[in-house]
Formats: sequence, C-alpha cells, structure tokens
Amino acid sequence: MAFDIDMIKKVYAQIAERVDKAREITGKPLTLSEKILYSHLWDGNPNKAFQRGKDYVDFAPDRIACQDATAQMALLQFMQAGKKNVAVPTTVHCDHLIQAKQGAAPDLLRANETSNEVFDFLESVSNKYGIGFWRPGAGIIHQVVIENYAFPGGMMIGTDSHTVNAGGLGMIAIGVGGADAVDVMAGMPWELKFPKLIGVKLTGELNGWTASKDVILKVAGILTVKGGTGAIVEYFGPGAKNLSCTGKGTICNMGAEIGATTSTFGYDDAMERFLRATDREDIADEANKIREYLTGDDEVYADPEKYFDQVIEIDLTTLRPHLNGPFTPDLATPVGELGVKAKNHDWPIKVDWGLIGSCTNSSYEDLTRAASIAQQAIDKKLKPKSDFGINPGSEQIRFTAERDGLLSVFEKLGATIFTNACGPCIGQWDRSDRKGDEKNTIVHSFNRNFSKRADGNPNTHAFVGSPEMVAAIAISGRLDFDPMHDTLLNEDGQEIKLDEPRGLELPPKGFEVDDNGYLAPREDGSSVEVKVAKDSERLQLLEPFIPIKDSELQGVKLLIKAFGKCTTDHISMAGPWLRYRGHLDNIANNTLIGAVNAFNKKTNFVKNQFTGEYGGVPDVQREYKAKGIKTIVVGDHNYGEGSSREHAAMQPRFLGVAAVLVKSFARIHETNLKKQGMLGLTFANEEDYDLIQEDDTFNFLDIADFAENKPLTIEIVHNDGSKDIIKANHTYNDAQIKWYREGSALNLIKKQNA
Ligand code: MIC
Ligand code: SF4
Repeated sequence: MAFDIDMIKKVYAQIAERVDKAREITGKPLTLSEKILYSHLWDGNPNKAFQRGKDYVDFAPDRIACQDATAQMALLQFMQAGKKNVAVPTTVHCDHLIQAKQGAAPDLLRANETSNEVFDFLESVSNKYGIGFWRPGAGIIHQVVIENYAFPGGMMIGTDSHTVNAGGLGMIAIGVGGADAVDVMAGMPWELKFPKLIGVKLTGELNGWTASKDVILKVAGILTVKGGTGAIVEYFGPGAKNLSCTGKGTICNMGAEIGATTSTFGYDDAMERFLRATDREDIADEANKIREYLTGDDEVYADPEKYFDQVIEIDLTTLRPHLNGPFTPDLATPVGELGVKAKNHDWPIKVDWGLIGSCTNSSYEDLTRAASIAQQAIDKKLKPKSDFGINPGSEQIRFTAERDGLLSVFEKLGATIFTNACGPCIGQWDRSDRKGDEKNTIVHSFNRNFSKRADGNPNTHAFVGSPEMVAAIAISGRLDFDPMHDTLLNEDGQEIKLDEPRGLELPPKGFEVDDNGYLAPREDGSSVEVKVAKDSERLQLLEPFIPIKDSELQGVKLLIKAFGKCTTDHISMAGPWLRYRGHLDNIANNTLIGAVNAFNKKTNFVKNQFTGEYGGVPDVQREYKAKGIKTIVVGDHNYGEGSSREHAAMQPRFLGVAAVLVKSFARIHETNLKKQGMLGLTFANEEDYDLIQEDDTFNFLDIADFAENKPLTIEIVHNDGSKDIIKANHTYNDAQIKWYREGSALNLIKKQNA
C-alpha cells in the first residue's frame, strides 16, 4: 500500500473540478503542467488566469522531501518556527553523507561513525515533528521518492534540485531551498512565479545503444544550462509512451541541468506498471479513474505550438547516444565524434573510472542494461580497462538486483558496489587511484560534472552518459570508443564487437526488500528532545539574521567579481565541506573559495581594500565583517547554477555580504538570497559588469525606496574618484521586500506566529 493514500485520494477528489474551472477561466485546453498547477492553488478553486513568467502564485504542495545535507539547515530553521508538527507529509533521506571508498558495508559503517551526530539529530527532529526518516543506506532521495511517494498529478517540493526526478511519475516536483520548505512545513503557502512552458514532442522509439539519458543529454545540448530557466518542460507524443517510468525520471531529473523549474510527463501505462510493481496498486486504481486529468489535453498535444512557449521535437528512432562534458552538462557530443573533439581540446582519451549510479540513473532497468554489457565482457573475455563503481539507487533496487544476479556480474568484472547513496556524485569519494591534480578522464551516469565535483580535482574531466554507455566505455578504457562501430581486442587476441544493450523495465520476479530503511515518526513527538551539543563542530543552532539597514548600503566594498561559471559548488563547495552543512559558522569558511576572481583569474585570492593585501575570500570577508562594512559580490550569467543548497546564500549573508549583483541568476539561488534577507540584483545593462573595478565602493542611492517593479540605482565609486551610476533590476514583489526588511523570511514567520 502507498504512503499517505488518504492525502492522494483527497488530491484526486478535487482535481476534476479545479481543472475544469481552470479550463473555463483560461478559455483554452490545458497542458498537464497547468492542470497540476491550477489544481494546487493555495486559494483552492482557480479564479484567475495567471500570466506565465510574470505572476507570483501561492501554491499548496502535497508533500516535501529533504536530504541529509540540506535537511540540517532546513530543520534548524523549522525548529525556530514554533510549530508542533509539519503541516504536510515530509520525509528526510540520509544519502549525501556517505563516502564511497571500500564498498557498501565498510563505507556505511564508517559513515555511521563519522556522521552519527548528524544522523541522530535528523532522526530525532524527524521523530519530534512527524517526519518520515530514511536511514543511511536506504537509498538516494529521488529514487526512494519515485518508488514510494511520487504520484501522478501531485505537487511536491524538495530541498534538492533533483526533486524534479518525480516528474517521471507525472508529478510537478520542484527543488527549493530549505527556507521555502519551511514555509510549507509551517502550514503556509509556497510561492512561485507561474512558469513558462516548454513542450518536447517525442516521436519514434529508442533502439540500439540509445537510452532515455540521451534524450536529456540532447535537450541539454539544445537548451544549454540556462535555457530552461523559469520554465516547466513537458514531454509528450508517441515516443513518450514508449519510455519506462524510471527512464522518464532520468529525463526529468536532468532537467535541473538546463535550469528548468521542473519537467513532467503525462500519466500512461508505463507509470501504471511502475506503480503496480512498487506495491502501489491503490494509487494506480485511483489514477485510472481520472486518467484524462493526469495528462495534457489532446488539443494541446495535437497543436503544441499554440499552447507552449517553445516546442522542441526529438525523434527517438534516430537519436544518437551522447556523452556530455567535460565540466558542464550541456556540452553534448554524439558518441563517435568524441575522439576528434577530445584531441582538439587535449582531453585525456584514457578513461580511469566508469561510475554508474546517482539519482539520475540507478534504477533496476539501468542496472540491467549496464549489466547486459558487463556480462558480454565476461562472456567474450574482455578485461575492463577502467575501474568500475556502482551505487544502486535504493535498498529495494540493491536487494532485487542482488537476488537477480545483476550485482555479481559487475563484481566479476572487479567493480566496487558502493552504498545506496550519492557517493562520488557529490564528491563523497575517497578515490584510491589518483590523489594529486593530474589531468585525467572519468565517465559516469550522473547528472553534474562541474569542475572538482566528483573527486575535488580541477583536472578530472568528467563525461556524462547512459549507464550502458558508461559500462562500454569503462570496458574499453577509451573516451573515443564507439561501441556501435568499433571493436575491442580480448584476452585471446580476438576482435570483439559488443552487442546492443538489453534491459528489463521491471524485475520479472517483482521487487523485493528485507529492510527498506524507513523509520516512521512517533504519533506524538512532543516529548522527543532534540540535542545539539554546544561545542559541536557539525551542528549549530541558528541566530536570526539582523535586517540590513539602508545606511549600511552606503560605502559597500567589492568582495569579489566572479569570472565565468559560478555554480553553487563554487559558492559553497560540497565534498569534504558537507560535514559542516549544519554549522553555519564553520561552513562559512568555504564561502566562494571556488569562484574565479575576475581581476587575477585565481580562486580564493581577493584584495582587502583596507590593507591592499590579498587573502582567501572568507578571511577577507571576515575582516570586513569585523569592521562592520557590508560587501557586494558581482557575477556573470546563471549565477548560482546547480544545487538548491541555501548555504550558498546563508553563508555570504552570515558573513556580511549585503548584495549579489549579476548578469542573471539560477532560479533557486535567487529565491534563496531573497529568503535570507539579502539583495539579489541583476545588471539592467549587462555591459556594466565591465565597469566594476577591484577597489570599487558602492552606494545604493535609492534603497530607501526599494519597491516592486522599480530598479535600484547604484553609484560605483572607483579608486581614482571617478564614478559610474548604474541601474540594477530585481524581481522582488511586495511580500519579498518584507522578507528583506525583516532580515529574512523566517524572521517574518516568527513575527507572525508570535
Ligand atoms: C547536488 O546534486 O548538487 C546536490 C548535492 O544534491 C544538491 C543539494 C545539496 O547541495 O545538498 C542539489 O542538487 O540540490
Ligand atoms: Fe545525490 Fe548526485 Fe542526485 Fe544530488 S545529483 S541528489 S548528489 S545522487
């Protein structure tokens, strides 16, 4: 039986009326995305047609999921909100804090020792406030969600950017910062700018070496890392119906890599099969009763140009397998063309590791397709030239895959089976073969491949591909290997060609699991004590942020002008720093250490304007803080791309940065800045970025009149006394300006609850 079936029935009971009403009000047929959005309005029945990309709308999500690395800060904030219980079903998943090293059993043991303080904290907070808790080793948040919680037509938010994975089961699932989740946990609406809609029509059928992953690798190549910003991507067409549910999940998952708010597919037979296979017959039966409400209207899919803001068409039959990278997930190259490209760019051809896993590609089907390649290596006497690492997506998948002999296939090839967790995908990887900064190449089935992400080495060239392609490349040991055309020499000196991968959508004998790792919360958690040791270096209770005074916005100093890509990994690195995710003061010591200083192209090396000396960003910033001087961070396009981690906003805020002024923002990060009571601004004129000098001082001339739809005016005073006056745009509405004025959104909640 499904979790929270009563809640799901309630959603389904009201969907028809609300969708019909929305159709009437908008006067047109509806996409699936609109159906879900309009049936989840905070105010209930729709009474107004919203303008896409313009109107801020209050929504009522059905559920929330948090993972261990973000839940700490989210729950530390929730604890301040003064509530007895979470207002909507919520779960916490321990998956980010487990380092991959020797293999599942010893790695999990070590994680439980090194992070027990954090796991205990999360378990007790969950118990206290009615939150479902998934223990370390239970699986990766998004796999566990799609197997247990996602449901067609539902809306959820999650404190992780890949929450969007649940679109594979027909949800609108959106990644948010912890402060957004706290709103919903506290029983308040969740606000989002009504998204634009991108339609992707899929025709044909996948075949040969091409996998679901290649759909999104291709889309990423077309739309780039910011092409989906502010939009929901809705997939439809005959090709969509030919994809498995978890395959759809893969596609939706990596929608985060194009900046999309989320991605989704209409309810279909593949989803029904998946629901039934994962012990949720009850949801399937209910969903079948309202099938037409759980997908877009026929008229929309027949004439998509009329109803979507942008339409892309992809023919699955002719789609080629891709490998995307290095250093960015949108650099798409069809397999077979990579050799020339790698040579031109001097990317190492030799592949050291093939890693299969992550929330993107760790389903049962993924493992079977990759195992079908691995099995051939055994049968045809091919010895893999690269090391192999596997992270199954959940204990249910691992248990079933072990039962069905899939894991032993990889083990025979010398693969290490790591814990059911994020592992190398988030830099939780004690890589045994290389320690220094040597140039090298790895391939993986993950979603992100930003510099330093997997192993901390800026010279690791990581390429993203489907699990089966990763398996083939790892066996060949070469980035330029094209399994569709090339042969390999086996141990007997024979030329071998790999056959096309074969997979199973679902386990023929059904899923099985002994202990899935779930811990239900107490009925009444009021007596549960949440412990945070005073001297802990991992956890720290939060102090409210003090509002930034208008007077402090005169004489603001430049902290750093970031050059080029500045993702949340650059602003608040993961990997070894994950250990401080619950301790704001400690994690603040990594603030912007990965950002490239535009004036000297170095990382973590900025000028202190008072002493003229150079130092690390956090150190210089702490010196400004000690003097009571506010600072500004300047950045390029898509600033804050990547993670939902609100640390990337809270740390600068904590250290005394008042404003972030960039060419453009990634959605979640911009909201995170607003929530934490900072100024997130964009250049009205992009070229003004070039005006900013290393010794600049900024005066916010009209901050006293900070208002909706009114750009701010900033005076920039250069070292030689000359001045420039520029305009900065912002997207704050009246309510968000209140967050800023109160010091943070949480301060406002506390005030309202007082
Ligand atoms: C990621 O994939 O970058 C993460 C780690 O899952 C993040 C969340 C985090 O920083 O904890 C995400 O995608 O939001
Ligand atoms: Fe974990 Fe990687 Fe998925 Fe993020 S992208 S949730 S780190 S597996």
